[in-house]
Amino acid sequence: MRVHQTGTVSLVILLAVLAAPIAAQPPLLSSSAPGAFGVRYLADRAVVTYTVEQPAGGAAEDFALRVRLPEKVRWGFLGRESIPADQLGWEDGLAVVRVPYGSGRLHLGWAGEACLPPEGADIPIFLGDRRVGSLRARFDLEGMQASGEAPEVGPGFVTPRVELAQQLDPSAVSLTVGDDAVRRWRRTTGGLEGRAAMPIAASPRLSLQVSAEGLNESPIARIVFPEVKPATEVVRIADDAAPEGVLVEAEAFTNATGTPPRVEPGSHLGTSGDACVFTFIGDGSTLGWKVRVPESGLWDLYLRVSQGDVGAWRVVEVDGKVPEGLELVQLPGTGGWGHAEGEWWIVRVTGNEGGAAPLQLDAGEHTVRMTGVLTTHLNLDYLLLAKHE
Ligand SMILES: [Ca+2]
Repeated sequence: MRVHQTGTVSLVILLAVLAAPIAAQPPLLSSSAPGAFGVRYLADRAVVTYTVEQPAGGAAEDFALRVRLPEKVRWGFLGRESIPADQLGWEDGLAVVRVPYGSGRLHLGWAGEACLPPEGADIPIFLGDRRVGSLRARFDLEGMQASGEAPEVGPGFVTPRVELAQQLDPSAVSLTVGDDAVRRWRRTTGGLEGRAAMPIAASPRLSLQVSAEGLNESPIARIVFPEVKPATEVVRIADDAAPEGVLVEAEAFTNATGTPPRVEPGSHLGTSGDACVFTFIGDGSTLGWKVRVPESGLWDLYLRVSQGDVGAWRVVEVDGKVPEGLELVQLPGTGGWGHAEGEWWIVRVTGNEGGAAPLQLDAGEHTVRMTGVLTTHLNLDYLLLAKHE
């Protein structure tokens, strides 16, 4: 058998992890026919790709590939077909195998069991103990990627979990829910749990990535949203029923981070102070206000909002802390963005029956901060703090 040296074959070395000095060794790959090749080494195998055209007039249907391995070849696959042991040669540290002309992918293993990544898998999604959907997973030699939607889940506040089908380093697992990725996990019995609850939209998009070599099945048994704490709903108050209180114009914010909100006097219809904040976006952007209450006691937060979509969600902080129930406040769609009559609504955020408790505030200055989540816009005219009745 004639073996071409590297000078006559196009060798593409993607990755070589062999420790021995290259100079003292035969080439990583040689072929009895010229063509294009790639060889890549993982912990248990070399993966060879080739494209070799059959010589014009040549009678042979296959040719020989020689691939350097750190130990004797023990198993092989051509495409998804297992190569019988008697067709795997071993000469001078090289696996020798005859393969058909054309394009192919060869796995040559020296350790572990013969295995290929699966062609695909379904990863169930559970809401509590009820299966609501699944992600379709694809595999490659570095791991698994799965994506899809989590129907019936959210909106609300949730700490996602993944149940493991095999041992995994938690840092190998990344789950993106909507726009937020969970990469830091707490180990639980049989799985991993996000370290903090996160706001999620209705039926959020999920994307799961696992970095692990040599997978032969999904290492994730299921994705579980154990309990979704619903967003706290607000109560609309008739315009003429708004209470007296301490009014802070939204446009008088004292602190802003993220996407800058817009304020243009006269931009919208019938606003207090002839201005409002608009394009306050739910991308993690924040707005903060200072508010001074004249006396200690229970106060309720009201907002005047317009929202031309299905609604908007905000996290509300008071004096740097998120009061119980304000982790995710759901503000309603008001039928428009505040350019027409009836599109501005006054809503009560705290002190509603079954909702967030009134705020216990001492006399003096406080800060209120809102963080936009779930990529929704909100227009805000003012905040109002009124004594809880
Ligand atoms: Ca205003």
